[in-house]
Amino acid sequence: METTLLLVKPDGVQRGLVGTIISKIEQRGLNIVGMKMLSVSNELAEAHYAIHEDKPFYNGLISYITSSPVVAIAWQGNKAVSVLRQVLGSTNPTEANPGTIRGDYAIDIGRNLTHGSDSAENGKIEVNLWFTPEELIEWTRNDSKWIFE
Ligand code: IDP
Ligand code: MG
Repeated sequence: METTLLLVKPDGVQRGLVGTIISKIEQRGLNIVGMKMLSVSNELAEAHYAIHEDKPFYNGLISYITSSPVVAIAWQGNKAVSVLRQVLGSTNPTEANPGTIRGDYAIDIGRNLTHGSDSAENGKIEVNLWFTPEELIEWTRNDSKWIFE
């Protein structure tokens, strides 16, 4: 069982896509174990994107993620990390497959609507960065035996 972090970035919230994005992942079969809306501080943005500090798009990325509220969701399930990233589609929306969130609703790489953790290890680290232990709830979905064999 993996845990992974989804962010609906400011463009996703401003464009009214929060429900659509959550629906696709929820219907795929992952469990929500934490969910909140927040204005991202510079400190949190810099911690989250520390790995991209040296990239040319770093400053733009920090101002993008702090520009307007985001929705953060912690998801759990078998293969949650790769399943979530598959639903989101490729980082560059012009390369994302139709049927994915980025492939259906985005065009620019700098306005790609969502973030999804890229490994099981980073999933844990990022969920713990964005959520306190009290904000996370372990539970079993009633339909889980119809999703996981
Ligand atoms: P990911 O979000 O699919 O994991 P990363 O390579 O980790 O992609 O990049 C983090 C975020 O940085 C992307 O989601 C996107 O918002 C932004 N980004 C990545 N490459 C570029 C770029 O070339 N120009 C502008 N923004 C970029
Ligand atoms: Mg990434």
